[in-house]
Formats: sequence, structure tokens, C-alpha cells
Amino acid sequence: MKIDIIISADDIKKEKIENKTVIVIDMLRATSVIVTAMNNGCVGVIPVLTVEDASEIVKNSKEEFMLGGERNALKIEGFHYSNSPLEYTRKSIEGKTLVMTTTNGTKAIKGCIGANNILIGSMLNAKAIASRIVSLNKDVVIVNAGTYGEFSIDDFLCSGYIIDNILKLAEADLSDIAVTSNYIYKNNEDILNFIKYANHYKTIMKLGLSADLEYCCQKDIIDIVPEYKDGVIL
Ligand code: 3SL
Ligand code: MG
Repeated sequence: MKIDIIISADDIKKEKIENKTVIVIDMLRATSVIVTAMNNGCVGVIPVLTVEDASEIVKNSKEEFMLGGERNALKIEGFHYSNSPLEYTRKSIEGKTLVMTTTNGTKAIKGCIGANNILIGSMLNAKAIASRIVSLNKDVVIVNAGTYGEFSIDDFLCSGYIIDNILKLAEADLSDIAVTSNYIYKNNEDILNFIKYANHYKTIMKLGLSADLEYCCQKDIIDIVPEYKDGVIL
């Protein structure tokens, strides 16, 4: 099995993901939200690119949807929830379908259409992701959502942790960038100490959302692997 990394949603190339298993990571905070919501009984998450796309879905359906996401890290006007994973409790999301739009995370997920499997990864479910990867036994591309098309320390470190878990279960042929992310994780296993240098970490911190940061940096507290298929994450 080969493992490679793409560093941002803007760097996804069709030929790089075709016939591969893809893991999409936006640990701060979109994929942490998705993993948390699904673990708390959310029926499904529909990722969309724009606020208008989200409103259209709600308008044209009889089903009741919850709207979640962010722009500039803040709740979108008229939406039920922001992009804080702590809002997606069992009480708020169980039995509901979530329509979600975020700046980088949902863009990365939709950009991976064409891959064989599109798994939703985070620190929270890294071990579960690794087991699934090993059972699928296909070449893997870890897609980092990044931040506004740029490399982001947080997603890269999370990739290194997922790779670490895969290597505990199976042999893999790592690209140079995959080796580097694993090396950086290995030297920063206490990930908060390194993620604090990420620009997006500082943005979230400035908004007073340190509880979100602490939550998203926890390792393996969730045992599920959400997967995006035919427009919905189940
Ligand atoms: O860009 C995204 O998709 C978001 O996860 C960013 S934020 O952490 O909610 O600001
Ligand atoms: Mg992010």
C-alpha cells in the first residue's frame, strides 16, 4: 500500500485521487464536527460548497434539516449550528440530517469525488481510520483541507498520526511528504504543543474557542469512520 498526502483543498488533482482510498482531514474543525455529529446519532451529513446551496436543499425538500458550518470561523446567519464540534451533542443532532458548509473542509470533501472511498478523518477517530485503511488495502491519499488553499500544520500533524497508526498495523510505502508528516508527528506526540504554531489555531484561539481546540486535539475518543458517498456522509 502506498500513502501520499495532498496539502490543501486547492491542490487536489483528479489523477492523484482516482482509484485511491482518500482520507479527508480538516481537524480544525470541519471533519472533527462530522465525526462528532455522526458519533452522536446524526443520520447523515450533506456537505455543500456555498450557503446558497445549503439554503436550496432546505427549501426544496420536505425533510427537516439542520444547517451547520461557518464563514470566517463564525456561525452563518440563519443556521442552527456553527462549526464548533461541542455544539453537536446527542441532544442536538441525534436523528437529524445535517447540511454543512465550511470554508475549507466541505470543499476538500467535494473535491475528492472520483476517489474509490472517501473517509472522514480527524485526531478523534484516527485509530478507527487506520483499521479501515488496512482492511481496504488500497493505495491511500490523505487530503489535508488546509486553510484558504495553504498548507496547515494541524492537518499535516493529524496525517502523521494516522500514518503512525497505519504503520502499527501494516507495511506501507510512504511518499516523501508522508514520511515528513509522520516524522513531525513522532517528534511532537503531544500535538497541542506544536499545533499552537498553526495560524488557524491562533484564529480559533482569538475567538475564545480554546475548548474547541482542546476537544479536536484528543486522540481516538471516537471509533467510527464516516464515509462520503453519493452526496452524503454516512
Ligand atoms: O475551513 C473549514 O472548513 C473550517 O473547519 C474552518 S473553522 O475551523 O470552522 O474556522
Ligand atoms: Mg482547518
